[in-house]
Amino acid sequence: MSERIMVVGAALLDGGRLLAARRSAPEDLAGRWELPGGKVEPGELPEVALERELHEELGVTAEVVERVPGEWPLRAPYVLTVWTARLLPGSATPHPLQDHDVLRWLTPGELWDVDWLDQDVPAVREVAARLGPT
Ligand code: 9L3
Ligand code: MG
Repeated sequence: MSERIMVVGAALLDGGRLLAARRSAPEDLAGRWELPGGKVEPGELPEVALERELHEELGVTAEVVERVPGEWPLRAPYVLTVWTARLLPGSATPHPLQDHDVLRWLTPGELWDVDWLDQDVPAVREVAARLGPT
């Protein structure tokens, strides 16, 4: 089978900073940082899945802005795709509700200060190119 299941990640941007989330679960990923998000459910649009995941994981109301070019293989059958996103007016401040224990807003110069999951590194590189010089 060549079935692919999309995992969507958010480059949540606010005031020129990128939100990074440190995973607390599962054990093999704990302590590593990621673009928050998760699996697209059957029949769900990826953008809708991402807004749902951001609400479930961070308690925020956010909207997807644009697709970050590229897709990065995770453990089969999962493939990571990334969108930029922004908080809607009146959204709560992001706070970890599910698989994270620490959140950080990174300035362009701080993007590489956290230990990103291997698969998130190329995605963050793409986002960095859009944020401007580090
Ligand atoms: N994953 C990797 N990078 C990301 C995200 C959101 C997810 N930015 C990986 C971690 C899990 C799998 O994809 O192995 C499913 O993610 P989740 O549903 O546990 O968030
Ligand atoms: Mg998740």
